[in-house]
Amino acid sequence: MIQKSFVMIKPDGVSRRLMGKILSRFEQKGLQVIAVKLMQISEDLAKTHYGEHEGKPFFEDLITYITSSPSLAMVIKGEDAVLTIRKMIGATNPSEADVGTIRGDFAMDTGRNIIHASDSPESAKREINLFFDESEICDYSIVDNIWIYE
Ligand code: IDP
Ligand code: MG
Repeated sequence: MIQKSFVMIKPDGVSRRLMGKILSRFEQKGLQVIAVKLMQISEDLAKTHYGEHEGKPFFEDLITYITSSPSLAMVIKGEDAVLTIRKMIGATNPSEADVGTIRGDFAMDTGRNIIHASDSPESAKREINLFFDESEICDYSIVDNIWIYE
């Protein structure tokens, strides 16, 4: 099923100039980037986005990290995009993330794991609505789709 996922290169990924390399991986895979926004996330937005983690020991540090400097928010579309992108980013703890995944290849620490991606179609819907207005999401067809999907 064609899905949309919310993906965000976190402040460390942006500041370490990894945006291009990370975007390339999604493009090379055959996924379609349909919205991007470089933005410094407010405390309110960060707390809503990560609401499920409120009260956990790392929550305050997570909010400080995510709001510290700009992040690149994106919407990415493709067949089974949610699960495919979760596989591409790797485990939450970069030391447990497989080599070849984004966290496995570019990160060292759970508290600096450079990227976020929605964990279910429901989270994707919620997160896309939180970060993007409908008018900011582009609808376009890519000409090589016939070589990506049967
Ligand atoms: P996910 O990003 O792989 O979905 P979650 O468990 O949803 O992982 O946690 C959200 C984010 O909170 C992580 O990506 C990471 O930035 C941060 N985080 C989670 N657990 C810890 C921890 O034990 N220490 C520090 N930061 C953590
Ligand atoms: Mg999560």
